Amino acid sequence: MSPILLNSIGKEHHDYIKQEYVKNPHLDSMEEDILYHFNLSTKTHNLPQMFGDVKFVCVGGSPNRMKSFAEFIHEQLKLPGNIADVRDICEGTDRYSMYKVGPVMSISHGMGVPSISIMLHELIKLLYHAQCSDLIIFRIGTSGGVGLPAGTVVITEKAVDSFFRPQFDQVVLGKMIVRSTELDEDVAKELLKYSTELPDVPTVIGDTMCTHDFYEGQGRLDGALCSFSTEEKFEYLKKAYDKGVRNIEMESTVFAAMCRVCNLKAAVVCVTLLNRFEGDQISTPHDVLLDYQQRPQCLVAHFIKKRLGLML
Ligand code: R2B
Ligand code: URA
Repeated sequence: MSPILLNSIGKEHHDYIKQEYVKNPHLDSMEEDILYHFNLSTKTHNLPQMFGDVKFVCVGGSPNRMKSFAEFIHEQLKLPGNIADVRDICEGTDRYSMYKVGPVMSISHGMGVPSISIMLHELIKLLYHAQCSDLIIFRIGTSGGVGLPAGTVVITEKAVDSFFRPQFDQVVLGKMIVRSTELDEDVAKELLKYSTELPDVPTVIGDTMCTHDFYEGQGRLDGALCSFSTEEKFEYLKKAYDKGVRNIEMESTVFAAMCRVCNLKAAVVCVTLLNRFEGDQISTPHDVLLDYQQRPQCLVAHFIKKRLGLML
């Protein structure tokens, strides 16, 4: 029998140590854990009661998109109650937005590695304090396509850095720590299989390059500054394509690395907004972009419904 432990709010619990989502021995000695950017704390909120039944976590850049995703899931899972009651759990802070609908959480992470990494530290601690188990976490987002038509959904096989390496480098105490960015292979394959059931969601699997900048860092010629020629841009994109890169975004490596260290099954599903071999500016009409952005949501919602046995 598993040991009986007391959790942070003093409730009896049998397998608090089973799901080791956190990798930090210092947390054990803290009386309270304040999740500052969520405006939540282990002393002021009953996290197991609020989040203990969560099975799927979806993160994405924009607060509005993550709100619509929560509303979409509410409708798709035919959950009881009114969609208007889907409230931002983090409304006490404007850093991130967080929604919970049934077993699904939807959280925004902002743009870029530092923003998503702060959010993930607090999210992973939240899931640990809430004693969640058997979770799958998805990043649903947008990206620039490499040799793919706009509107294609890319399921990430490997998240790679700007040198096409499957790793995330983090400076800690002045030293570089290198972490692997491998994602869950089975979840990726399952997503690809379900995508074939969605004719309006053209989907491929491929590597995703994560950069620390949208302009020069992604080889764009249209930033406020540019240090390379058009030929050099295409040479780099061609090299990326030949290495297996099919899209470019700004969070996948740290997302993959942190989830992997913390034993969370993770997948990245991003739609391409343009084909970078055809241009740099995102000139697609707004309504078409909105349609594209719903595609990763449709695929992940379909996956969740399948997993919950709501579809044959
Ligand atoms: C995709 O889109 C954003 C930049 O426009 C960034 O957060 C990303 O990864
Ligand atoms: N997001 C990115 O990071 N790059 C693109 O080209 C489009 C969206």
